[in-house]
Amino acid sequence: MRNPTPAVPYPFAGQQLPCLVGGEFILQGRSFPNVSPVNGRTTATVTEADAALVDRAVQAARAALRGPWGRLTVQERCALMRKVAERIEQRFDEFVSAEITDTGKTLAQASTLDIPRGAANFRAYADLALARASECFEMGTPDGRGALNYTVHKPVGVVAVIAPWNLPFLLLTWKVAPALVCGNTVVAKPSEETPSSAALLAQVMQEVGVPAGVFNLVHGFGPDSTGEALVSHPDVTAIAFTGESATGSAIMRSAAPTVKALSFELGGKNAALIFADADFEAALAGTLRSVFANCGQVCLCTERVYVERPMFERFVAALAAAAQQLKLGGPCEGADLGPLISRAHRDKVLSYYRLAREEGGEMLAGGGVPRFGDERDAGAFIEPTIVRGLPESARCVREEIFGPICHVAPFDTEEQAVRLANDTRYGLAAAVWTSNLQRAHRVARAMEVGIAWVNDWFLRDLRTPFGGVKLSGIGREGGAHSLAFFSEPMNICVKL
Ligand code: NAD
Ligand code: 6OD
Repeated sequence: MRNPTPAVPYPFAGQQLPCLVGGEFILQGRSFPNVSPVNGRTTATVTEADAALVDRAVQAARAALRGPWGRLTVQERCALMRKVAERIEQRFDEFVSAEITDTGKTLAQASTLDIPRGAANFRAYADLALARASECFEMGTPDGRGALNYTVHKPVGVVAVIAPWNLPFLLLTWKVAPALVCGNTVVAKPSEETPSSAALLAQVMQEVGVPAGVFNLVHGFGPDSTGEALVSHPDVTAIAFTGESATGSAIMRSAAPTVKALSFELGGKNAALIFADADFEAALAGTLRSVFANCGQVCLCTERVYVERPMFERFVAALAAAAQQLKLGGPCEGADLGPLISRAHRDKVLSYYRLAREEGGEMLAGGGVPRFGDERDAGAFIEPTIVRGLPESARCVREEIFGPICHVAPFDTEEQAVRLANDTRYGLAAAVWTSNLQRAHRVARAMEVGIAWVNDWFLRDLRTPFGGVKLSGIGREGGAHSLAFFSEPMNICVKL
């Protein structure tokens, strides 16, 4: 991990961000503003790809499958992806600057998580693709000579990668890297809120010599715009999507007529279970992080905190006090939390703050909008908030809010804790805090989620399966799971 470095100026200041189609940067048609959530100012404009430009991107991606890219060995593709990682690191400060300008997130987080993970994603999948083995089954035949069956892995074709705004570069590269090492071509659409790090990635792809059409970038919105045109395009073979569960449903409908392969990483309403035997300080620091990281805008963030009754009052008082100490501010101000992504998202989160009060909740910290007395008042800042006293049926306990808020409630038995944690339509992540090893495993295993952490949160090994159950997703990515999704296995049977 690199230490935070001072930001260089935003690389696209005052410019229009282009799309990248077939190796050509394209500025055409409609554009939309890129707005800073720190102060509401427009930082750049962005080319919106219409259906015709999306079609050109998909056709360029199809053609590239048959071009030089399709003839590269896996070693050659992986070498190129390592160059992408190196170039991201060479342009590290520009990537950090792009990411913090679009999101307002802290310089510290962008420098230690978002951008390093982008580079790491390319290296990790290059390693994994090179190490991938093929199955081989030796079989007997009536003539006694036998046969060998072995698997070859082919690309699936043109992959649409659709990413959200919360960890823009981390999540886009998390799908682009495995798609490319497996030999596919990609049409990527970042969120309309966060186009800049993807625009830099397009430059990097060109700089390191990725052949034209292999990586295409289209900017724009979702419904009735770029996203919908992409996911309904008949020549797109597979869709790797991260975003809201409701958007996943809409994409499924668009993809259904041409029966595309889907990998979905969707929303969460994640629980933390804190047992009375947990290391108090570790559980407190870990829960503070799991609730408020990235201003609560991580799909893995905890929105429901359940604490065993003997520790409940002490833990909740300490959590509320710590939340009140969190410093809000712009990316380079040494703050703990930046703003939410936009005013529109803040309106949504604030509507849940109001609802929490209406539903009978007591605000232990936050609950409103901070006042700075400067241009940040035109941004999308919101107070970190802790609520107690809501019934489990409350909408604030059941619906994903995706902001810096959690509800805290006590539990009395392990069985009750497990039941409460699993009583949700989502199933992404859980955190279990206890010093009892047997209980740690038993409770973690009982969680109906794709990922459970014991005594930590968001500790990532990129070889492990990542994804969710129920409304939180379809399939798994990570390690061999990503390679499987982005490859078409084919059996060759050789009669000996
Ligand atoms: P979103 O679903 O609104 O948008 C995600 C992307 O989908 C954007 O690029 C958007 O333009 C595009 N899109 C929207 N409608 C579309 C349509 N009909 N067709 C094609 N594309 C469309 O999500 P968001 O608000 O950007 O991100 C926040 C959500 O993402 C939260 O629900 C969060 O939990 C979830 N998320 C999940 C994970 C995970 O790994 N499970 C990771 C990050 C975020
Ligand atoms: O760490 C990852 O690989 C990953 N996909 C994280 C997702 C975070 C959600 O906001």
